[in-house]
Amino acid sequence: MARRKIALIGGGQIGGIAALLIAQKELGDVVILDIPEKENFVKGKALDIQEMTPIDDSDCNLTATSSYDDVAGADVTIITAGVPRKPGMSREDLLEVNLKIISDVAANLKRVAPDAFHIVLTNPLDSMVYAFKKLTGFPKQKVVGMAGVLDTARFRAFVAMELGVSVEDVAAVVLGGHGPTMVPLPRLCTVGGIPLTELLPKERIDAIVQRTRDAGTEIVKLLGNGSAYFSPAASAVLMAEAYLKDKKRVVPCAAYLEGEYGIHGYYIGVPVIIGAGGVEKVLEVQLTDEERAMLMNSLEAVKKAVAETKL
Ligand code: A3D
Repeated sequence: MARRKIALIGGGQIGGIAALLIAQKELGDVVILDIPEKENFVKGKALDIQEMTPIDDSDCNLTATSSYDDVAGADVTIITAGVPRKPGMSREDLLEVNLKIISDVAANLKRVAPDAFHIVLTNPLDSMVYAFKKLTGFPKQKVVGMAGVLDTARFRAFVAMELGVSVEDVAAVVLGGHGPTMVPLPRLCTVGGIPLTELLPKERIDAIVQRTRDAGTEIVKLLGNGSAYFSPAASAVLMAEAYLKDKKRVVPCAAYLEGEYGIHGYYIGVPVIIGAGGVEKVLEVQLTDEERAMLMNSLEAVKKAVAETKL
């Protein structure tokens, strides 16, 4: 079988790490697309990783471009084109500038990659993935937002750090929009099959929930210029791999809801199955009244950002 083709739309911090991870996992050939002013910069990144492949024993061709014609025939796109946060900024502060960029990306991908599985990361995530879907008209199964995989990984990492256990044994779900209103669900978190609520007192769990909500901002403050990129790149690559290998992974993602959780016509974080069909199914979890209220509060924040897109 010919190698699959993965297009990274935006070759900045996340795009570069995603290229590295895709090469190491031999998921397919990589094309990095960026704006003309950055073409040489992304060509340099692609070549650097290409020259690493013999060390890793991985067969993968990496190229970089500013022409969408080179993206034609992509199986997957990972869209990070846009501007990241600086200290003191909310994700919503990026809406105006990133909406223009997403509109440009959508118009081009509609032309060259109508059949790909599109994974959007550009912030503010829930409204940018909404805009991408509206502007392209692509089916909801083929347009998904990456947020929940990362938010869940952060929650799992903090639980593992707190208990001194393997991250492998911590399973968790985080729902809602990608921002301070997200809804980690400690009730459903298990550690080697044991409910987290039996292992930690409520105040420690509450502290982990809060740190998860603030995790992106914590990193923005520490980095001083830009936002997290290793963990977001790994999260997007996990989703790409689930699609390319038809793994049927169960992960939270920003999915387009048409009645699930009582939500109509918005993208928001919910558990889904990702396989060869893209977002094959949204899994509905019975929520407590309190959890449901938090999800609806998060939806209000998403709706506000979506309204600003005027789409
Ligand atoms: P950065 O390193 O600035 O890379 C963005 C790249 O996009 C740059 O190389 C730009 O030149 C490029 N770009 C700008 N406009 C265009 C365009 N029209 N077409 C193609 N490429 C373009 O940022 P980053 O990689 O750190 O972050 C990228 C985005 O992801 C930002 O919007 C972040 O806020 C977002 N992000 C999301 C998460 C989530 O969990 C959802 C996490 C971290 C970052």
